[in-house]
Amino acid sequence: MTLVTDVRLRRVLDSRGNPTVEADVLTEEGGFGRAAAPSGASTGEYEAIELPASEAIAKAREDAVPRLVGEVHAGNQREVDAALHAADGTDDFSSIGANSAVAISMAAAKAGASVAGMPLYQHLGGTFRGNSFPIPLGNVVGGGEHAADATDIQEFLSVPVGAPSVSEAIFANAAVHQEVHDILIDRDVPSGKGDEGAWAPSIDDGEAFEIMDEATKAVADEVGFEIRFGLDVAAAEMYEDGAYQYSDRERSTEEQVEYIADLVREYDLKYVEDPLDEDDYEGFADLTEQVGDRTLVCGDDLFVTNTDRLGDGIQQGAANSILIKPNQIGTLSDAFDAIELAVENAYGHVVSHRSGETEDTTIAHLAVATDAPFIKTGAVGGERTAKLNELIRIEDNAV
Ligand code: 2PG
Ligand code: MG
Repeated sequence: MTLVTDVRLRRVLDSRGNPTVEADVLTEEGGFGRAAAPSGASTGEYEAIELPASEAIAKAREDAVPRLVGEVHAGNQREVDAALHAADGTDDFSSIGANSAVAISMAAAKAGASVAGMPLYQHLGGTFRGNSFPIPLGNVVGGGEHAADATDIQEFLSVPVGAPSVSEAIFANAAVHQEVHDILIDRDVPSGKGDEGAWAPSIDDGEAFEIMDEATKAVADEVGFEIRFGLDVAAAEMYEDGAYQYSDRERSTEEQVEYIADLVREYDLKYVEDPLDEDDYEGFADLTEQVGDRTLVCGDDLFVTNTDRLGDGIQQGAANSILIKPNQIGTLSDAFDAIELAVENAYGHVVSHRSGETEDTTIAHLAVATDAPFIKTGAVGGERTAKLNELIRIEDNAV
């Protein structure tokens, strides 16, 4: 019933203005799904390989499309994703490109959902549970690889832990984003925005902590529920010559663990992503031992949505949660495997956007489908609000 009848691939713009891969999957019974690959800037060394969009499209047309059209059913995600792996033949999608693979994989899921006449999250096996929804982590100020001349830490994230609904959580993050801007104006600090729409002022990390503390408390008072904050340190980007290179000083691994643990305690941080280098399982384990009972220590570049790397982390007690980015691993089935392994081992999972995004809303559905405790998809900006507004529609039962 959902036999694939056509796969069309094209280059479209991502939010940075770079070309990315968009896929249309058509099936018997008039099924149709469209999805586009996102793209990272602070990419992990162990991610599946993104090829230049034109090359990924040419290779996928040659090797993957013939294995899909007339061969697999879009409603059978495992079958689609196995065909993508078979067409590629490597373990990192370096032949057809993880960008082609993930766009086709997600478009097939949407085509399957369209034939079944259900929202994507339901087709992916989920239900919206009302009182247990993914809490949005809203990037409101930052720098790192996402903006020049701003903070060393890549992302300062608003975490509306007490929000009674998805929509109130989302509006709270937008309010924190505005509050941060007001505080910056009061302090006479001009600011543009980084790749994900977060403010990217030329301030040091210490000042960003003060501003986040003030902004989240002010908005929490207004809305009447608890708002904490968290970080994506993206520490692999600052790890060089055996130490963490901050603008004002360097920190050894021990100093980095202590610094982050102190920050968690001082600011009651709810979330800390990639606090250490992507090869440092031991450092992650140390930090998790110290503060893992009070905060989420999350592996992004550390785990790259990869079950082998997550398995190593679980064994060593490194982190207590995993970031899930389908394009890091190349297919939805692989992302599901990583989520399953995480859940089985009581690791939380955080479904995430990339810094380069499109209007695609698949990750909103993935987060709901897998009952993710968190979703990280920005706070403002069209490619970010596409996902946030989709969550609002899902909550309103309007997709
Ligand atoms: C991250 C992401 C998304 P990028 O590091 O978590 O915020 O950034 O897509 O640049 O890797
Ligand atoms: Mg990250």
